[in-house]
Amino acid sequence: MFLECIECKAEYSDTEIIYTCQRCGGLLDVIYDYSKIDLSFQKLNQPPSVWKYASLLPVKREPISIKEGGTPLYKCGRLAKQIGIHELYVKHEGLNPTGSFKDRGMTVGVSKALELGMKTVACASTGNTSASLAIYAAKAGISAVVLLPEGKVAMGKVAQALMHGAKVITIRGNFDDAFRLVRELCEQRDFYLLNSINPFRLEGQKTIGFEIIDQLGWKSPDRVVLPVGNAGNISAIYKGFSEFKGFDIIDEIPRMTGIQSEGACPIFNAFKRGDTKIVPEKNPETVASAIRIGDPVNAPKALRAIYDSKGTAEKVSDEEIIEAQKSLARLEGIGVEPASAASIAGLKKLVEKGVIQPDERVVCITTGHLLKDPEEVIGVCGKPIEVEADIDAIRAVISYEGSESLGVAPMMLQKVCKDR
Ligand code: AN7
Repeated sequence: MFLECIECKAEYSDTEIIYTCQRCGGLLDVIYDYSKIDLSFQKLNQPPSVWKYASLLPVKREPISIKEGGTPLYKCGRLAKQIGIHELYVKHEGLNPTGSFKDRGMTVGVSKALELGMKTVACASTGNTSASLAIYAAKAGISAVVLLPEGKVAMGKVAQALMHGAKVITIRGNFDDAFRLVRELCEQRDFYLLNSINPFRLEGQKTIGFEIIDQLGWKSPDRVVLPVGNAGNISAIYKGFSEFKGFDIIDEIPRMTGIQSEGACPIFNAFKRGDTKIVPEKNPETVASAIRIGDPVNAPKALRAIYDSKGTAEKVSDEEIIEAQKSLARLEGIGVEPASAASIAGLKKLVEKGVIQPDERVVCITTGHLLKDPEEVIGVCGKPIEVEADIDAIRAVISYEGSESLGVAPMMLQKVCKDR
């Protein structure tokens, strides 16, 4: 195993503390000797999990694990019908230990940090990365330092980072500022950087791709749709599919379809131009705070993933995100944070535009749990209705037409009331 620059192909040892190519500044990728990989996981009658596929992961020691991965792949008939496609699955990454897909990367990244002898790990984060880094550092018995953009991180995520004992620092700036600063900090101090620029961390995240194939009976879907922020996840999952194709486990790589928010969509814009480079956005803004990122570091990998898989990119508005979040919650019982709902909103838009065909077998990835961002929920659903402890007061409220807060769509509620 070694590290290779995706641009100039320079090679580095996997024991070096290095995040980008020293020669050209390009992103690094982990390269294995594929002739020596043990593929017996295909025959193991074992549920999916990150470490089920350990032969394709870069860790040589006993991993620091809190049982990550193995998230459900739900078949979503009601949502499929609403959107107008035949076969839709949702891979709910919100059911990882900290409630996001980041745990897959961090179990690998923090294990690697220990293997490299590092005593402090660090990241910048829109929230989920910091929560995840905090729990794995705690389990490993090392220190974690996290930089967060002021005021824009969902409360559940900050709570996690604090409770698990990370040093949590809020900066007066956005994620892109925090990321620049944490890179500088890791250069100056002996801190191990675990943002998705770290190629080992992304190896953990490619197991989302492995699990989808495993859960579909070693077959690939036609398309995978997911939200894109710093663009690590789409790159990692594409790599997972490419490796399985290389082993002839699957015939085709699914079309990688990246969804961004209108207020933070440099990858979408680059794709629209047919470009391989992004133009960074200075003031990203969106209700989906997890993907409020203007200068995604993994853009070169992500754009390759989209072009090479004949995928696409789309942007969605905050309103479309919130509508999709509600549909998923109310039609399928799947509770996700706004960024995750972007995948569903994007799918809906692309079906309406005729880019995605109704007969495609589609997997949407929902990246984070609903409870991450309770303030957003109150903002879009309103507070619960408060009444006296009195049966007539309760009955009056139940027959009130606009009762969104009861968790029932108003039209349905009206009908229920009329039927009585
Ligand atoms: C729920 O935590 O960047 O495109 O610092 O939390 O791989 O960046 C979070 C990203 C999607 C985007 N959905 O993934 C962070 C951070 C959720 C997320 C993304 C994030 P990438």
